[in-house]
Amino acid sequence: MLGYGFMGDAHANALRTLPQFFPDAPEVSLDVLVGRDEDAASDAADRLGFDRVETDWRDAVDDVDVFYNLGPNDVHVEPSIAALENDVHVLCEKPLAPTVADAERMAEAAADSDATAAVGFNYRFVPAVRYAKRLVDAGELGEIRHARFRYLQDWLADADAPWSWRLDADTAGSGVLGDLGAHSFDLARFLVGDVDAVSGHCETFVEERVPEGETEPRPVTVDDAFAAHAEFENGAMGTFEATRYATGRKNGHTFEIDGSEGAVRFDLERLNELEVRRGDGRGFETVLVTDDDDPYGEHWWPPGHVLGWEHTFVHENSEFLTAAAGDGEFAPEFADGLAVQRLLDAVERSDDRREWVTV
Ligand code: SOE
Repeated sequence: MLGYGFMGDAHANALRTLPQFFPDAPEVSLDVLVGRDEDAASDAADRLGFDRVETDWRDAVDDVDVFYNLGPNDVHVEPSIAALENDVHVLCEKPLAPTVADAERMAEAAADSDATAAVGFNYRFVPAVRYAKRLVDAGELGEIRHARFRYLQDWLADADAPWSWRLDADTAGSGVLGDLGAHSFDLARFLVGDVDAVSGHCETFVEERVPEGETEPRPVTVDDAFAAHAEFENGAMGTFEATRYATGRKNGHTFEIDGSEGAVRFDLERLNELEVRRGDGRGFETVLVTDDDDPYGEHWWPPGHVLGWEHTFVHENSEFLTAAAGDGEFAPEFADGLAVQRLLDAVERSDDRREWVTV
């Protein structure tokens, strides 16, 4: 496992939780943690219960059955490809890569490998999102006409907030587009379908920031915020917006989908609920998606004993490890990560040209 920051914690927590609540999922042992800084990696390994530490991914990647690539975006590419070439199963964080060309290489390596290649769009594994998917697939919303996605955070609203790798184009590829917009685009593809064309607008509000513990500013070379219109293949209209400057929003990932027969509305900060407008109803009803026959419901507590953000990783890991053990397919896979990367790129191209572009 390659672990960095709180994504490493989220997956390690999920792997510890799995045997109790998903006893049919294959178990994994935490053999090796990779980190460039040996002391930091050793501390993390002790805290999370890994057997050993390596500072170079080459010393670990063909030594394991399953490889979690949770590092910054620029280290998604080569280690994931090397693992897949050795038929090691990979779960790679989103966005899949810094560029479309890199994502294409990764998707090719996945297609050529016998291993499972998963991309970490964990919001597909929220029970209420799965419930929305069931309604869409069953035709309960009718023909989809509108899809509105927003992902709003506030951690850069303060112009003195420190510089980090997420603000550097060489490391991250893009800014809020790849970090938050990628989640929205993935859910849009999951729930509504593929996008044909976009018109995008990107903005960077603060041009330089000082890294923690340093005195010299570094340039911010990525987008701070974006907005886009989208045309779905099925004729639906989409709007997307994401920012790290939404004062008052912490992790406000919302969507609303309107069809000819009904609508759904979701807010990640109330993730146990889905608002549904059905048939000839006059407005939205709030459905608490925690019943035994709701997605993943039978694995957890009795109805109404709600789940949290961390449970998305438990569901994701259960399905990933089951597929890796040869039982079924996993989605979202690298091909989905590439499709999202093309959308991110299309928004940037559209912003550069100030016109609609095909994806
Ligand atoms: C950024 O703040 C972040 O941690 C993203 O990197 C995650 O993908 C998202 O789930 C929550 O916000």
